[in-house]
Amino acid sequence: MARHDDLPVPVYKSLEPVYGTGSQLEEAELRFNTLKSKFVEIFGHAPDIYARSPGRVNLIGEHIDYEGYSVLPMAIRQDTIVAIRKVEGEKVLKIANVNSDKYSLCTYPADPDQEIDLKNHRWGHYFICGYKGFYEYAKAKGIDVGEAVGLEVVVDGIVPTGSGLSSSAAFVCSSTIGIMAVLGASLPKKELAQLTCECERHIGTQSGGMDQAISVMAQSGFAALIDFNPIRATEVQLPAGGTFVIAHSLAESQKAVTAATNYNNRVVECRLASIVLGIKLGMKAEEAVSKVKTLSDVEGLCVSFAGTRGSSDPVLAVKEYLKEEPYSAEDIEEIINEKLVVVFASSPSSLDVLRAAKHFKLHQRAAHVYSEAKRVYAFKDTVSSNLSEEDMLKKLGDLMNDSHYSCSVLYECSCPELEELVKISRDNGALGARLTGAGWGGCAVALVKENIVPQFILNLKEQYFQSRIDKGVIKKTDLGLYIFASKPSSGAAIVEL
Ligand code: NG1
Ligand code: MG
Repeated sequence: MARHDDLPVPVYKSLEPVYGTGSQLEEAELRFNTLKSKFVEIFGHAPDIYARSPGRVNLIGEHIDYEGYSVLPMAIRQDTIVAIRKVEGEKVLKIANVNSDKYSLCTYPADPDQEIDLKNHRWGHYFICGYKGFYEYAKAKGIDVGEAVGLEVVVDGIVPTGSGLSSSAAFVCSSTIGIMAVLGASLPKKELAQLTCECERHIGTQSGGMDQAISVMAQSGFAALIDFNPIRATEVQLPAGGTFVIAHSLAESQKAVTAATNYNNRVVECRLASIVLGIKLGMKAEEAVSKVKTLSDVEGLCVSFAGTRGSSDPVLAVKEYLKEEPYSAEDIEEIINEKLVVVFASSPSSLDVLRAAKHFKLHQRAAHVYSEAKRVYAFKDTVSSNLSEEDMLKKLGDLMNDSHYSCSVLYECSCPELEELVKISRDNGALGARLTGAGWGGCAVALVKENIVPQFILNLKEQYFQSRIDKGVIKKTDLGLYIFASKPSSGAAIVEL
C-alpha cells in the first residue's frame, strides 16, 4: 500500500473533509466566506483556489530537528488559509490580509530572484519564502513553470504568532501550496515537506524541518514521528485518556528578529560542539571542519566511545570531552585549527551569531540534543507499549518534564513566564508540562488526564491569566485563544469552492 506521504496534498471541493462537522465547520465556513468577500472587495474577482496548512504543537523533541534527530509533533486545528489568483501579464505579487489593521498590504515584484530584505521585517516576507523556494526547486529539477506571473493573495491566519505553534510554517506551507496549485505543479507530500523547509530558511532562521513536515503531512487523529534525511512521517496513536492542553505564556518570541542570539546561536553552538567532539574522538581537524555538520554526524563516534565504558549513551562522550565552562572563540579555534569566521564564511546568518556571541556552551547544548533525541524514542515506545493507560500517561508526563528541564537548564531556551506556567500546570495536576517550539516565550504544552481538563483550564485561567487580564495584557473575551485543549488535526489541503 502507498504511504500517505507519497501522495500529493489532497484537493477538496468542500470544507467537511478538512474541518469535520459541528462548530469547527461553522467557524471555517465563516472564515472562508469572509476571506472570499475580502478578496472580491480588494481585487474585484474571486480567488482561483484556497490552500490551508495548520500550526502544530511539538509534544517532545525540541531543538533537535536541525541536528538530524526525529521529533514528535501533532497538527493543531488552528491554520492559515491563503486565497490566491493568478494574473497573467502582471508582474506584481499583491499580498493582503483579512486582518488589514494589523497586516497592511505588501507588494513585491513577481521576480523569483529577488532578495528578501531581512533587515526590514515585513509579514509578507513569509509568502515570498514560498515563492522563491518553489521557483528554486523548479529550476533545480528542470520543471518548466513558464514566465513568472502576477499573483493576488489574501491571507487568513489564526495560529497565534510568536507562540511556538508554528504560525510561520503554517503561512509558508499554505503559501507554497497555493502558489504551486495556481501554477499547476504538484509534489508528493514528503518532497513538499522538504521543499517548504528550505523555503522558510529564506527568512534567515536555520530551521530544521519539523514544522513544515507536520503541517504538510499530518493525519487527523494522529500525532507523528517525523524522521529526517529523508523526511518521513509515521502516525502515532496517543492514549485516549490523556489530553494535551496548550497555554500561551504571553511572552512573544520573535524568532525572525532574535535569531542571532537565540535560535541560530544554538544551531552554531551545536555545529561547533559536533566538530570539537569529532576531533576529540579521533577525526583530523581539517576533516571534521569540512565534513561534520550536526551532532548526529558524530553520534556513532560518541556511542563507540561510550562502548569502551560499557554504555551506549553518547552523553558520556560529551561529559568526557566537552568542558562545562563556556568556550571562547579562541578556545575553539585552537582545537579546530581554523578561524570561526572561515568555518562559517558561507553563512551570513551564522556570521551574525559569531558577532553577537560572547562564548559558546558546547557541553550543555550537546548534552541536551543527545538526551532529547533519546526521549523522543522513549515517548514513541511508551505509547506503543502494553503498559496500563495510567502507567503510560505517567511515563509520558515524566518524559515531558525531563524534556522541559533539559530545554530550560541545558539549552536555556525557556523564560520566566514559561517557567511559571509550567510550574502552575504541574501544581494543578498535569502529568507533565514543557515549553513547546523554539521557546524564549510562546506556549507550554501540558499532558492532562481527560477527566480533569475543564477544571485544569479553569485553574490556569485563575492562577496564570487573571492577573494578566487585570493588568490589561489580554482581554478576558480572548482567553480561548490563549489556553485550549487540542486534538491531533489534519494536515495541509487545497480547497476549490
Ligand atoms: P517554532 O519557533 O515553534 O516555529 C522552531 C523551528 C523548528 C524547531 C523548533 C525547536 C522554524 C520554522 N521552526 O519552531 O524547526 O527547531 O523551533 O524544536 O524555525
Ligand atoms: Mg516558526
